[in-house]
Amino acid sequence: MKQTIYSKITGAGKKLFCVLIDPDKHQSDSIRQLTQQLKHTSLVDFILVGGSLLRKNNFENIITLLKAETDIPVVIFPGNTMQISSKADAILFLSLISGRNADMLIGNHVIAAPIIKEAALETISTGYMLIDGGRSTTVQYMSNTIPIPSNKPDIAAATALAGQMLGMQMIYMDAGSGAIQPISSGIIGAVKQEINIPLIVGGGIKDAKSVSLACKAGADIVVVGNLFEEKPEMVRVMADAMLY
Ligand code: 1GP
Repeated sequence: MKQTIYSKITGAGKKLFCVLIDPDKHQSDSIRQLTQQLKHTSLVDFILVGGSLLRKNNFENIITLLKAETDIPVVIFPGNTMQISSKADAILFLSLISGRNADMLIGNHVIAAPIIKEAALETISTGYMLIDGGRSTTVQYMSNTIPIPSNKPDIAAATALAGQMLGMQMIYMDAGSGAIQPISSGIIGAVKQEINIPLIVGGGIKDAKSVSLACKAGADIVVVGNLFEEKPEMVRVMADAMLY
């Protein structure tokens, strides 16, 4: 399988901005509103789709609609093994390396791998790390793992390095959707210093200043989700902040 999306990430030569869509929080109308906003900026590089717990059966419909409404690549950010679709451009093959839950480290991957292969989806092996963001999040509960404390940059850096040494292609550091505090510059900087694979940062980023701080600290890719569920018009403001 060609690594088209991963090549775009590593060859971009700039920081990248991602919009995360939780299919449970959207319907056709709100997706169209959001894609209208995406047309006002060329600075959204990828759309991530997924959620820790989906109660609606619209995951694939949302991806199909996004593909119809925009040219921006759609990458699955799966919360579980049910979130696989050949309609997407790629899938983050996530291993939750900050936790010690065997299903999240390898068990679910064994279940998903043949399905992903049959769907001919590009897989991007990603070390997924939860960092405490000031409150318990859905991903923390659903994954049955403890996030890395926000005052332990050494643990975060060693974990990311281990992910890289295991052959992972990217590290995604997440404070969890709706976190009170985004990941601090200190932790982002410590992890960035330790690895030379792309670093994704997300969770609790609600203003332009936090986008720019994450970039300056060393994030290669910044993800924002929650904010756009209420305020799709903020897409341009947040994406533009990547430049400052
Ligand atoms: C969550 O990193 C993403 O997994 C985005 O977080 O929804 O808080 O922006 P928000």
